[in-house]
Amino acid sequence: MNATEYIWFDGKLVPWQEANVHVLTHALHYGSAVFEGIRAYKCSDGSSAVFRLHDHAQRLINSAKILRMEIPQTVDEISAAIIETLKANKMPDAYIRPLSFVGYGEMGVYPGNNPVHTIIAVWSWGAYLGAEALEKGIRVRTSSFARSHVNCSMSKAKAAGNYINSILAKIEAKEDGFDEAIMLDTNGFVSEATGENIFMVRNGIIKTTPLTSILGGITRDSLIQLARDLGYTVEEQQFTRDELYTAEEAFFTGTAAELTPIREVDRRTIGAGHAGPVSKHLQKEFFSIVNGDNPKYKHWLDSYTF
Ligand code: PPE
Repeated sequence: MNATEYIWFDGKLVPWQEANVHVLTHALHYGSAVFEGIRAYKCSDGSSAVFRLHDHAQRLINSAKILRMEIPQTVDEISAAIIETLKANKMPDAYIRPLSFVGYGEMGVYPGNNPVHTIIAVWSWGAYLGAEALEKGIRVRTSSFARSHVNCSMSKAKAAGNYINSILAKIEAKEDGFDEAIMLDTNGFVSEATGENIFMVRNGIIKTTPLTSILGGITRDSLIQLARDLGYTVEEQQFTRDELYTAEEAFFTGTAAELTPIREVDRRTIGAGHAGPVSKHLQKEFFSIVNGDNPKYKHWLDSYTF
């Protein structure tokens, strides 16, 4: 990865190489950490902006609440620290990774009074699923690993420990020659991918899975609002893998993945085998929003300059 100059660590900007922790950090042993993925974009007018900054900072706080972790910072303080970190690193666009974790103290599952630390790192991260993915679409398989049951590890929390489930599915998919995995919930319905939410298009209607067993994606929420504003019907409804096999179009959404079309599921071609018209339309509109070209959605952008 491309190192930048500083990482924000509990209120101080420290050099990238010195942002270290003890090997007996609680989170390293038990996954007791919550994080965010946020993007800052360079806008067409030369300024820069963070996409839905406060919503991401709020989700970090919410994830911590679910886990009974006490983050010392408020939503506003996290948001301000993110801007400070972008500016300190002179990053006109970036992927932003805030992480709050249970630190060094007592060992054992019970986090007790161990301190909670927060870091914010920023770096350049291009197309998450490969340079051609945004244009041509990707090939995915259904995972043999189910998404965690709703009463197992709290999918609404973007918690580090939850990602073991994703890692298992991702390794399986990659080693079998696919780009990404679709995970079914414990009732057999499509839930989400290892780091993205999923949408499909059938008879011109856009469907996405309900929030039940998934992370409430901020890109998902943005796409639902955008599609409805553009006149599409969007339904939040459970669907099965065979419904997906015969969809006209399908795509993933996520901060890292943005809007990535799916061209094949379990060796069945989706639609024409490349990004369909609805996916392309929404992708174009999404990029126009994050690049600051659509005044209607300016409230989703927090601008910063150097
Ligand atoms: N589901 C999961 C499981 C998930 O991790 C993400 C984001 C989403 C849905 C989409 O959420 P949102 O980014 O708010 O639209 N995954 C992040 C981490 C990816 C990584 O490999 O790291 C991301 O996209 O930043």
